[in-house]
Amino acid sequence: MWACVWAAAVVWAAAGVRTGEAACTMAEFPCRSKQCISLDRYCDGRRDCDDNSDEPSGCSPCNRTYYGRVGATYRLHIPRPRRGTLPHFCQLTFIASGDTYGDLVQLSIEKFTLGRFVSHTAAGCPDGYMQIEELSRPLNSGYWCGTAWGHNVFYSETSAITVMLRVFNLTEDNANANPGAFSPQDDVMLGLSYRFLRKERAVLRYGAPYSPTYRGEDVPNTFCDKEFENCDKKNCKVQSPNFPGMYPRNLTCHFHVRQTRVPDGKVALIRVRQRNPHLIYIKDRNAPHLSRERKLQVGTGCHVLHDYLVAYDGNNTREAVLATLCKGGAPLSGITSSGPDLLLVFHASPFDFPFQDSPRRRTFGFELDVEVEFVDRESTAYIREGAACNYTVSSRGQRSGYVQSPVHSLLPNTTCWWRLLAGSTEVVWLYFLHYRHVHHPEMPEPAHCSNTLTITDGDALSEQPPVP
Ligand SMILES: [Ca+2]
Repeated sequence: MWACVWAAAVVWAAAGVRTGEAACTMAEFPCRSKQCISLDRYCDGRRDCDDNSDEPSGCSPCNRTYYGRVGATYRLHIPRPRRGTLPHFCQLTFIASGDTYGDLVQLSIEKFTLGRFVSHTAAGCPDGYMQIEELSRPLNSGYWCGTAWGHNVFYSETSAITVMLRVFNLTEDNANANPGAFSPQDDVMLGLSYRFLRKERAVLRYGAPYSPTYRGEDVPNTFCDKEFENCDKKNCKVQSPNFPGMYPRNLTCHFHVRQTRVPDGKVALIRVRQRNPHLIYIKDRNAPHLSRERKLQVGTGCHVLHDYLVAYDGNNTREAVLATLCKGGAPLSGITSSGPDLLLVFHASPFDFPFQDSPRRRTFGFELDVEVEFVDRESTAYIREGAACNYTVSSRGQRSGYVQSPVHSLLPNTTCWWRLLAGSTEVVWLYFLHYRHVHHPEMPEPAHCSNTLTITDGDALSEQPPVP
């Protein structure tokens, strides 16, 4: 688990000063007095080296590179720039350099107040912003500004990240513009703790050693597109970027799930679901603590200018939209394609303020389980591509059989017809082997109880053909 080595961390941090003959490690700053102190103690306002060489006048924790040991927690406080020093630029690089220096970087934002946040879409951070860039990933220009609330954790996908802070204007803290802003005398712009993690301990992302998670193949030259193939044989999970931490801003990620191996006579359908309500949290424009609305929203409940996930019934965005999801904190009972392709597209707005609704929340973004269901090619369990949901069974062909409703997601206002045609001297008998009305708690009222089954004695179709 991400948090289970927490206790060990504090012990090291308390012992951050070392005196010895050996050279300092890469995680340490060498004092002129031959002591070694952890890098976060450089320019933190406290004297750690006996000769005070860790606090030279005019020093800054900015524009430095930080290394550390697995199991330790380090802290940085970046002060607010002074007037007359604008525009201000501060860059912090964190490198997990393998082995005892870890594979991944964890950043916990403890304090953040940087200008005003005015919009999710355009010019949302007029006074300045924070960006987080990762080594070997394409530049992604999402921005955070305003004031942080709650518990914000970022887990790197790669071994190195750079936090960039840019300040153009110094605004006086205004209680209305920035509710909860730290008091003006608090001159910390960014307070964070950082840790270096071993990849094998990151089980929420990569799965347990006995059941590793398959996170898809990266699509080259994209920030976060993934391809998943043949998930019937793999433990496929569709995860938001940087899961289980906060995801970057300004994203459009395509997750394409495809089944190419299909048994003879079968058709593959792709399903994504999540039974654990804690593993879906797509940030909404509304601060959830204000609205107290934490359930998963579907369709019209999502605002397309903000963060949301869309499921398409096929391999491109011209296909029918099966569902649009946002918010979270509720299980997702299942979205199923009508064929072997399902495309999920995740959007995150370019501007945001670091906000999470609950200090107890430990995961951000989403993780969806992928399942593959095989149905008989000749059955009525799916709608043929390009066809309507109409089926005809005649007693001239087969005198008995079964009909089945489609097992995939149906678009709203879909009507399926099954015409059971017997000869003029025959009657039709129906037995219900299985009847289940699936409850979709995430669907808005009244959709989750508006599905009906009507049985008509006579050929309703010949009298009143359905509208195609
Ligand atoms: Ca110091």
